[in-house]
Amino acid sequence: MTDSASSGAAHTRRYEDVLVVTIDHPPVNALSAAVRRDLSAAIQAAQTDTQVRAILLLGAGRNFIAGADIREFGKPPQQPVLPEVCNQIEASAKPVIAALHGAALGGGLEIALAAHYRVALANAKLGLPEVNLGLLPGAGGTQRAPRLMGAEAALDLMLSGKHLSAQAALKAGLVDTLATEDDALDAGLAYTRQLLAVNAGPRRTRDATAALADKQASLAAVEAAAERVAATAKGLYSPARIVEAVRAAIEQPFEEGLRSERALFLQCLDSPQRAALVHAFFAERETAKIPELKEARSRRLESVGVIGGGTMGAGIAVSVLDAGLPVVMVEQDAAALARGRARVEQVYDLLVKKGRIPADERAARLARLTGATTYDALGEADLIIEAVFEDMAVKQAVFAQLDRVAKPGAVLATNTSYLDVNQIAAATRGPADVLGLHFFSPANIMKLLEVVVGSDTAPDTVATGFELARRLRKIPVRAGVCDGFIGNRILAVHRQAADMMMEDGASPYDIDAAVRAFGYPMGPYQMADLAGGDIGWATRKRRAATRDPALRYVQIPDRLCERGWFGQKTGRGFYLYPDGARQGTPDPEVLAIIDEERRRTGVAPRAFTQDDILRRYLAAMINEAANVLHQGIALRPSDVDVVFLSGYGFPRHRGGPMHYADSVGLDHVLADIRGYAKEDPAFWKPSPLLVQLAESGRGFGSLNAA
Ligand code: 3H9
Repeated sequence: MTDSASSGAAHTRRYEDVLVVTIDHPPVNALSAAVRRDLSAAIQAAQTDTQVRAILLLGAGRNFIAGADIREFGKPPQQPVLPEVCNQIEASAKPVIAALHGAALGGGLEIALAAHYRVALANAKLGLPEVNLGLLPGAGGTQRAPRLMGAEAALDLMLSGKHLSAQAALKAGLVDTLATEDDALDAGLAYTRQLLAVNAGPRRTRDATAALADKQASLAAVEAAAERVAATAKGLYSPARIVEAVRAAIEQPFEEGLRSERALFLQCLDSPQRAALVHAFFAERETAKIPELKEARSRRLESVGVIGGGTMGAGIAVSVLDAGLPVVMVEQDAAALARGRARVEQVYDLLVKKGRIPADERAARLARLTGATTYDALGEADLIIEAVFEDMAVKQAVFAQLDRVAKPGAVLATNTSYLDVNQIAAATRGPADVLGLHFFSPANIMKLLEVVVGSDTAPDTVATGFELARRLRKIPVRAGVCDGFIGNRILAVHRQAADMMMEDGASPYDIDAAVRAFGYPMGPYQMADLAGGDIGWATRKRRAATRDPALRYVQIPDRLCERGWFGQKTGRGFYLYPDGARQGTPDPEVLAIIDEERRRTGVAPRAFTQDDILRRYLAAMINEAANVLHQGIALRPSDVDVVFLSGYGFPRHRGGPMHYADSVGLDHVLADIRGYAKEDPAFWKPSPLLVQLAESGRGFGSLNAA
């Protein structure tokens, strides 16, 4: 090592004849304008420095480079742009080596592909995940990756957005060698010295020909990808453009291919889908920024108790076991406990069958599960999650028992999806220890976890809920206490809007089709059939006594439930499921029941276009979300977006209901609601927050920034 120079976001240091350029821009070395400037200057200076024979690129901290700086998208571009920096690296007259560790993603991998040689550490993960942000790799990635790994593998990498391990990247031809060292500097210097020892010069990816030598096979891969995209990526903007960019890599000379890529990239960059997907990326990272975490840390969290071995309880147990924590499951009697354990085993059997986990891993996870039929077994648990029948008296009885057996400081959680967490906490002597942890079904798969904070919940109890989410790799969203918290409360309202449209003339099949056309995987009535109509029916009965008599109540769903038509599990609901079919077919008898209800209530059916349906459905959702925000049930609009994106199937490329509302314009949404209010002022009451924002020309996004 000789001299040392520092220039901010990327600093250089010479180790004899190797210039080490370290990108040092926490937290993830994203390629901000400052990084690009420093990097470009270092490469340029090295060209004329006679003491430098090779250039080694490294990332400081835990990653090589996580990609372009996502926060710069949508702002005026600053020079030098990333494609130019990549071209400059590739053009270097002295060999450039990239040593990859941690994330080498997006623009980070593109820098590495523009380098002449690549060494990866065992912990490196490589990928071109731009598609998840509505983009394509726009710094030469679509042209260079196919030249190294072939068109088919490159398309798979870019269309899936998946990460490759170092081993897989070596096999795919993306890196040249794997390091045995666990330090990027050591690994990079060792590899550079080997290269210099054999006088290895620049080796440019643009000139690599082997992987695309069979032009016909490469074009066939492009056609196959184009078909796949047309069939599966419906409504998405960037996947088809990724395919076109790879076609250009095959059909056009390198420089022209780069120009095609740039044009396609800029189209994606300008698209509303890019804005929505970037919003979703940051929104998911914002949810963990809550006031409680400023003042408190998680309590001890080494063991978990789960009360109830039903679908939810078993799913929660799997989720906790997957995270490496031991679980004690408590059920009423031995038979119920055996059923609960069998549910957990079934999940793991399926995972083994699908090859997702090896058999010994199944055994290891199940070995962490113990069962009991008395609450005393929960005495050592740090966190106990109740997942019993959704009934206040039942839940209160459980919490009274927990109050007796739980050790001091244990966190007591209810998995209720609607009930008042404060009332449940009142059954204990320590409401500070109680919170809601609302998992979504299937609990071991769904990413969302509503962390419900009661009026007496202690900050470290809340912090423990967030810590559990982190360990379970879930996305926690803080919610206040109200009927249904954030998600189910809003859902109840837009589902009511759908029911009213159904009585007024739209069929459930029309409504589902409109909601699917918007981008949801299924409509509200398919969803109801999947969840089981009895659950919503129980909630409606519970609410009957307190229902506002001024509000219209559509009885069609009750008519189906009275017949025992609870959806898929009973073979019929809004749809028919003959012979256990999972895909429902429209049911003429349901349409007849709807007609009958219209006659009974004196409604003359009218026509609804797909646009009418969507506008009402979304306006109801947005308006109630504004109420939820106004009342402080959700901390910020982007939290509501995350709830709907990760818990309710809201199409990610639309960014969530709040982001979508802003993109439509709140004045338009408010005008719609005021129009609907002329028919039904009791239901369509504009939220005060919506009025305030719309009338001051602001959007929900202005509250995120605050
Ligand atoms: C691209 O490269 C386009 C090019 O092809 C073409 C250009 C012309 N920029 O996730 P974490 C922040 S598109 C800015 O919690 P982890 C993040 O917001 C990009 N900021 O950590 C968070 O901030 P905060 C392609 C970024 O350890 C903090 O870093 N690349 C960026 O769980 C920590 O993040 C990608 O799509 C960024 N690129 O996971 C990769 N990345 O603390 C996106 C992160 O204020 N990133 N931040 O909340 C990731 O997948 C994960 O962040 C990563 C680390 C795996 C790297």
